[in-house]
Amino acid sequence: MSAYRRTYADRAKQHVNPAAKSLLETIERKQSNLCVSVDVTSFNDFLSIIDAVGPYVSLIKTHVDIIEDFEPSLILRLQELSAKHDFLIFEDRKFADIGNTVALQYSSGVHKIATWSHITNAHPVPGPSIIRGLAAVGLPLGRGLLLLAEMSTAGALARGAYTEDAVRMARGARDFVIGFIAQRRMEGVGLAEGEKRNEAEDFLVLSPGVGLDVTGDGMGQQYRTPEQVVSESGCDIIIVGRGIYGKLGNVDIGEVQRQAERYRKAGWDAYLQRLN
Ligand code: S5P
Repeated sequence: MSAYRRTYADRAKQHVNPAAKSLLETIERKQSNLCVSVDVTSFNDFLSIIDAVGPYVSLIKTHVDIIEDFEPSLILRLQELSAKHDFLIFEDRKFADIGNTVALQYSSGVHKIATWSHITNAHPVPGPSIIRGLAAVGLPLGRGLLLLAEMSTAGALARGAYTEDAVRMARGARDFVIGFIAQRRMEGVGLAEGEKRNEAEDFLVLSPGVGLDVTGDGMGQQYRTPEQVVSESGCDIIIVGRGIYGKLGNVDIGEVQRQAERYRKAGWDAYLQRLN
């Protein structure tokens, strides 16, 4: 059966990659297909937003390289919050280099992403060697990779044949590639004429560009509602950033929590609507 009509709990049983399995189980347990993207530059704002939205999310997405006052203790605090609130961590690193270089960027440097991030992502532009490079580091640690098959921005080049090739690349590495950053479900994409879909394949689709109140940000971002993303386009997880914490200045934690619950409910209702 198409993943589109299956529950997260049912799909969790099918997955062998630990990050994918755990993410699907967490979504079901918390009744949340919401991933909050915490794109803030201060250590304190980062942790206080995560502590506030933690109860409402299954996944927290980070850009750890934008934190101005980064120090390794931030990762320990993030891991404590992940245990306290029961969510997984996704460092949105968007790797895009040759296998050897991405393996070093993933394992080493200041951030040592592979040691703490359950999920990361990569642009498929270098070809399958980028997956091999990242898998050499991430697979032994039980990590999962998402390929950017599409983007949410106006004029994005990731479309058509590029998207189809990205899906074919993922099919060649299903032990490590657990899904896509995309704008729609990818089940039938990249199949040759007459080629049947492998029933064992179940890629997760995580979709950014989600907003309930605005349609853009004046810098190319394009927003759709959770209903459009999950129910109409068949994506599995909504990624929301500024829709939840607004423009930064003084972070109003009560308001951040209200927005997180609002998006959680909208994402979950859209999923229930899709099942029926
Ligand atoms: O196509 C994409 C892929 C990603 S990962 N479009 C995106 O916006 N993203 C990320 O999602 C982006 O880097 C940012 O961290 C988040 C969207 O943030 P928002 O504030 O616009 O919701």
